[in-house]
Amino acid sequence: MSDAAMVDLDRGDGIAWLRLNRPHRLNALTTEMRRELLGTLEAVRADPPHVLVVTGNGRGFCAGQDLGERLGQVERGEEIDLRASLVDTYNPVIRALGDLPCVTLAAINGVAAGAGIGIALACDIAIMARSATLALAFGKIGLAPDAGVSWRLARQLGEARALALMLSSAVIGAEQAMSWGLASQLAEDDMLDTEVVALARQLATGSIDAQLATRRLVRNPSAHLDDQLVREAEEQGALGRTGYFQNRLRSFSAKA
Ligand code: T3D
Repeated sequence: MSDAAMVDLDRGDGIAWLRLNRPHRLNALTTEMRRELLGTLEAVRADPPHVLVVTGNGRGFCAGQDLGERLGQVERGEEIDLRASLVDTYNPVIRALGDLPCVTLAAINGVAAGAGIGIALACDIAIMARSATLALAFGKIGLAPDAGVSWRLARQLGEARALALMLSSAVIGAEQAMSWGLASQLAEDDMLDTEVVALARQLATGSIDAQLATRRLVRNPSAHLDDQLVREAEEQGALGRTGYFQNRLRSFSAKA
């Protein structure tokens, strides 16, 4: 398989699909694939669609780090430097996803394990297929959560529940993920793409400026309400000057 085939990007009508493409390994990430993913995210940043859908080809979303790559290193007697792996590629992927100038939508088509969960949760919105799962696989191989998973789960689920799940390497089903707010929509397996397209089209009619301002306010909230009120006022001040807002006011009054 050529390097270029490990991450696909299809564009059209303001919506781009980024597909992780190592289906025979449930889209587990090798170092080369993470570099390719970073390059693809840079290309998206340079020429952003309105909505980026992130999904996996085949029956998995992303099984996290490719364990075969690490085993190969162990068997060759090479030094394993997981810190460097995270600093050099995983962390930049998570940061890049969270900072793209487009709305990001994870279409979790199958299992997301380890850092695959980090990729899914780095997106603005997650839609899960009914049979998809989030496998907190880190502990099973003697690792702690990375790719932002410890931070996101503790923030979303509370420290006690998140810790219990991570310590027991739990597998979270789609319905449970929905009820805990890790995913915002559940789709029957054969309806996932249809529902993703419907949501992406709806999002693409919105104001990208307002959507990105909303992400900034929600993803990086101020510690104190007073500071957040100031930031909301600043964001709203800028949005009030956009053509999108002013055109919407005109259409609203034309209908009245
Ligand atoms: O290393 C660093 O840089 C540090 C960063 C670490 C971040 C991490 O992500 S750590 C966590 C790594 N991921 C895992 O530990 C998950 C390992 N995989 C699994 O536990 C299971 O495969 C799944 C729960 C994901 C799915 O189970 P199942 O039964 O649906 O599928 P399967 O039969 O286990 O897997 C299908 C194939 O994919 C299989 O290959 P085969 O037998 O058909 O040739 C399996 O070996 C392969 N596969 C699945 N996950 C990985 C993988 N190959 C390499 N790496 C994987 N992570």
